[in-house]
This record gives sequence, C-alpha cells and structure tokens, in this order.
Amino acid sequence: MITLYGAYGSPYVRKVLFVLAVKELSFEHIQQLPFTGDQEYLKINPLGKIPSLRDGDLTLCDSTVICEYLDEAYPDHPVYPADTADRARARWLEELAGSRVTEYAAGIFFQRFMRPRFMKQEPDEALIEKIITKQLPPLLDYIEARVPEEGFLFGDLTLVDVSLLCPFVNSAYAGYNVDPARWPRFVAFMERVKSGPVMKRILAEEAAALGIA
Ligand SMILES: N[C@@H](CCC(=O)N[C@@H](CS)C(=O)NCC(=O)O)C(=O)O
Repeated sequence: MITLYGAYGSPYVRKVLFVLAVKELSFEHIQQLPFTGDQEYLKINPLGKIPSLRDGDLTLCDSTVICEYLDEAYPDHPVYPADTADRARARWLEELAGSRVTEYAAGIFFQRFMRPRFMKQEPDEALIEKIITKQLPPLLDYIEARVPEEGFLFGDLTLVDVSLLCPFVNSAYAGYNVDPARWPRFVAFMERVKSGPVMKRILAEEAAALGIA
C-alpha cells in the first residue's frame, strides 16, 4: 500500500501526484501540511517538508527521490526519458525547477496566498516586484531557450515537463502569469502540459480543494 503525505497546493506534491496518476497506482493521500511542527510527521520526515511517501516498509522524502523510486519500482508508463543523456538533462531541469525557480515563483504564492490566508499578514509587494522584474527573468530566458516549439521536452509528456510547470501553477494562483509576449514558447509549452488529461484532472482537484475553482 502506498501512502502520500503532502497537501494540495505544493508544487512538489503535485509532481508526485502526476507520477502516481500516470502509473495508475492506487494510494492513500494524507493531506499533511508543512510548517506545523507535527511531531508524528517529523518521525517520517525530519525536515518536516512535504511530500513524503510510504510504500510498504519503505519511507522516502523529497519529491525527486520519490519520483525516481516510483519510476524504477513501477516501470510501466515511464516518467523519465529512456536515453542516458536525456535522463541527465531532464534531472537537471527538474532540479532547476524545484530549486531557484520554485523559490521565486512559489515566493510570490507564499506572499500573496499563504501570508494573508494563514498568517493574517499583508504580502511584501516590494519583494514580489523584485522577484518578477529581477530574479525570475534570467531563469525564464534560460527555460525559454530550451523548451520545444511543439510537443514536450523528450517526446511524450514526462515528469520534467510537469516539473517546469509546477512553480508557475502556484504563481498563477497568486496572480502572476508568465508574460506570453516575452516568453512565448514557455507559455505555450505550459498550456500543452496543463491540457493533458492527467494534469487537467490533478489541477481541477487541487483548485477545488483549495477553493480556487
Ligand atoms: N526538495 C524538496 C522540497 C520540499 C519542500 O520544500 N516543500 C515545501 C512545501 S511546498 C515544504 O514542505 N516547506 C516546509 C519547510 O521548508 O519547512 C522536494 O523536492 O520535495
């Protein structure tokens, strides 16, 4: 039995939901929130971060570790490219998306969505302005130069495509959308990733759970 710990709205949890769905694996989803100091959860993940996953006796933390495990343990419907060089490129872009890009894009989400809702604090609009005008553009230029004009990065839709989208799902919840005039390929690419049946369903379920739909 697989158990996923992690709340809707996390860009990292979304990656794992995509892999579980593509592989048609049944699982129990525990809506674990981060930043709670929950002592029971700290026994599962000492960092207190989400997601974590249990598969039988195995407990894993970190979305990339979890997704790689699922891809190896359940090889039907692979979510990484088959070619070694392509896999390495995919892992790098997944790392980029999950580190600095998420820090900035989800930073907007944290300021405009999480702070008012959960901390009763005003967003730091000066910080958001810096993210939008200074910090994100060089990363968006880098991504724009790498995404394809049509289709996905490595043929069929894989996890790296979804990983690049995920931070911008969060920023969109907070009112920031990537400018299609400046980064047209990436915007069109994200629309393709979003419009596949699996992502459509995951995003609809998430938006409903967050009260955004
Ligand atoms: N590298 C981790 C990052 C996970 C992460 O930072 N998750 C956020 C939620 S979106 C979290 O749990 N933050 C709580 C914290 O940093 O204490 C992964 O890929 O799973």
